[in-house]
Amino acid sequence: MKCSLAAATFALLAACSDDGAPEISINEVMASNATACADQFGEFDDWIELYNATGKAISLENYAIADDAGAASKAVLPADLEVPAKGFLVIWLDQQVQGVDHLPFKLDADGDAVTLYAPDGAELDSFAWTRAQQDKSYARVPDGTGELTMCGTPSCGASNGTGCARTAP
Ligand SMILES: [Ca+2]
Ligand SMILES: [Ca+2]
Repeated sequence: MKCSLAAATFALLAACSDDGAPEISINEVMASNATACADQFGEFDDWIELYNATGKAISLENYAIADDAGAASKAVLPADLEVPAKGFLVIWLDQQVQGVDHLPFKLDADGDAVTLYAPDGAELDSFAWTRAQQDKSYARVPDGTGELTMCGTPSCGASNGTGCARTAP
């Protein structure tokens, strides 16, 4: 579900926060990570960053992530994953058993997609690309509401800042 300004104005969409941003969005995606951000094991794996636009922490229990829209195999998220209020959560897509924030699939730099589902199965956010460049992410600027465009200054777990907006796609 996307939140339009008009929809937020008329409060038609319960999944929108007060400022019109989706409550949770795919805020940044990195499908070709060589040196940008390492996980807890020092590995430069694929990752996505979720952003919570609301003032309350959101548990990701029974939310799901898949690497294709409508994919049969969704990774259902556990109760102990949450996105802090107005905060960020990085989820590693490394096909490794390294903790609750590591999912059993990877992203394809040469064309893939990632989709976030609500506990009721509704599609909350989705992003597809054809060719991801090494050590560049796709990032929303501003956080949560901007379009996902190529960013030369990845910021895993932090605000995307204004630097991304100046990087040509
Ligand atoms: Ca890893
Ligand atoms: Ca970021």
